[in-house]
Amino acid sequence: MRICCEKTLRDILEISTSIESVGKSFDVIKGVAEAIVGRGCRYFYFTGCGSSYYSAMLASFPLLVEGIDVGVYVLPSSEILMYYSSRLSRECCLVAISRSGETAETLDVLKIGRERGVYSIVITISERSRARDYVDSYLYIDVGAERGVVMTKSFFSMTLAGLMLTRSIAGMISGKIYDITSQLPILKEYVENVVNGREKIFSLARSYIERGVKRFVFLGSGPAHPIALESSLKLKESTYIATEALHALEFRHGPIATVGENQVIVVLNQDGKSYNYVYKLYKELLSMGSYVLRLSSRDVDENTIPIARTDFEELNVLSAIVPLQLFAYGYASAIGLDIDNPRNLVKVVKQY
Ligand code: F1P
Repeated sequence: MRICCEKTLRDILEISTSIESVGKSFDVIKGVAEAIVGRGCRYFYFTGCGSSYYSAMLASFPLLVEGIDVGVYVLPSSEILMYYSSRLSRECCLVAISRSGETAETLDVLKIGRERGVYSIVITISERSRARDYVDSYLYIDVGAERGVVMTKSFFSMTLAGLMLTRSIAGMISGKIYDITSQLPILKEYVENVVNGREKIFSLARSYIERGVKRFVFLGSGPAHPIALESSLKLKESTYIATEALHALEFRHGPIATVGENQVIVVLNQDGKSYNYVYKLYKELLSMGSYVLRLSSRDVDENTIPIARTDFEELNVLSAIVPLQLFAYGYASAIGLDIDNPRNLVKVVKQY
């Protein structure tokens, strides 16, 4: 049998051990948070490209929702370069996420940030990269190299590190205690269970292929929106089929016209402020006869893949990316594509 997709699957299988590695970096992460708070940044810019942009989006969530009196902006590195670099100043803290630390747009944002006096951090799994020359803090997360081209273990690890950073910052500024490290064993146990039960997810992917489904819509609210974007991208870049991601309740404002097409609507329905609103939408979509795949830790039914249940909504939605990465892998493998070498994709974009 062809050994297909060995690299990407091995990366996903290492996510549970990477959680421990990130946890061991907590003191370093806390030290970076102290430096940032000591700097007194009034504006935070979170940035990255592709999956790393979505990682930055989720990492910024705690600063957006915990009532911290700072401006928070999340933008792809290319957009900052083309439209917003004049806003960078000594009052700004620039948090870049980059697996390679070599992506052209992200490096150029860091260079401009340095010239304009920002306080900059990069979160990366690469021990050495050119980003090191342009940042005040180089937050290296030692989870081992990522073998595949599409981001899986790196997305999970860098996002988790980013959340530990922003939860620390939010706690230091607000005086509240956010003990995110105490929740890591729950996250690890969940990921291990999902990975051990991956055949069920592969079988689900095959069932959709047998029904001829080649359209997927991913819906998520709050911290689930970046995960909807990332899982949509993962499936798209691994299988080349049509996928899109929306804020959950936005689906009613136009895209609901697609109900009736041969598609699957993936609903991220984590416990939190959006739960009841999204659950109501889920039930409506079922009543309209849609194929719906739900990810949640509550009201688990035959259409639901369980997700982790921790004290932090953002960790719960981060856990959902693991079954969805396995789903993308399973779908790609079942249609004979090599997720280890996706068409037209490069591991590092070196020009723009
Ligand atoms: C960013 C990125 C990846 C994508 C592909 C191309 O890389 O867009 O998200 O999977 O590898 O590059 P990086 O800045 O995180 O290294």
